[in-house]
Amino acid sequence: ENNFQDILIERHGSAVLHIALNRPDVRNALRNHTLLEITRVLGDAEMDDSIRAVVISGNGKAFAAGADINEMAQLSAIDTQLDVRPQYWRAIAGFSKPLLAAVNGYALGAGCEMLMHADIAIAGRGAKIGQPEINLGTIPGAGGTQRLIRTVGKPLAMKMVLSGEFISADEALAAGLIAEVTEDEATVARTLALADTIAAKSPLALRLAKESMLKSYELGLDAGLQFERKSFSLLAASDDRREGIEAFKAKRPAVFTGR
Ligand code: CO8
Repeated sequence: ENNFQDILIERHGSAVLHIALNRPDVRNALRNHTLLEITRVLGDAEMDDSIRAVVISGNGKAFAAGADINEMAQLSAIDTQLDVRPQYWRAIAGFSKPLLAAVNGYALGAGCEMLMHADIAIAGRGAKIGQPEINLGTIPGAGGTQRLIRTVGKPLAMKMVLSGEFISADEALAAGLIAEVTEDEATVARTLALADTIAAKSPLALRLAKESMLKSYELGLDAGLQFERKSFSLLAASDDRREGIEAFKAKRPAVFTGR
């Protein structure tokens, strides 16, 4: 399974795929090839009905310390504009199944942006999260000026992007950037356990729930509510909804098929 240079992939149980960034020497800096590998794995996971949730993690010292500065520094303005990189980010953002991030250590620059591409991030107490691109004389390039402000609001987003200062896991939790703080040793296990919980739900309901929630970034309230209503109505036709209701009445766990 592991024909990758920059990542390790592992099945956790039957339904969760774990992607571990694996360039510890450069604090998991996300070069283009790393994003290509992640995109390939997510593309395969998209088609594989047995995979119901994906967890992405780094290692002890870093989730990811940003884009690969050495790689980026080579690119001219035109190279940068023509770069394939935004397509990788778009593919990651378009992944239809639940994507969870287990964040220990540094989540900086593109690492913070990767965290924000996850649907749910859980961070260890010692995590340091930031957008330090300003220190390099540049700005975030993978949604950091857009997603961060939508997620944490203007005051903190401006502080982080304009000063480059890092925030702690507790601050990130208070700001709504992450969903939980754990002990550092427990981050990956807790995130995998939450992924297990999610993976047992109806895949179709998960997909429509994620899609509807992400639409809230794009649509006004009325259009968003209409989108939600159509998804909600569609689910009334699903085997999984019938199964969920039957299982509830029979006081047994539901077994969802994704139909
Ligand atoms: N890219 C490439 N290499 C990196 C990166 C990175 N983002 N981060 C760390 N490394 C390398 C270091 O150069 C060092 O290499 P070497 O061992 O050869 O000296 C190795 O990883 C270990 O790093 P440190 O010794 O610094 O390890 P520490 O644990 O003491 O510190 C830090 C870790 C705080 C993460 C520190 O390495 C750091 O500040 N890294 C850079 C963080 C950063 O600025 N990230 C934003 C990147 S920019 C981005 O994401 C998008 C815009 C890119 C535009 C670039 C234009 C030039």
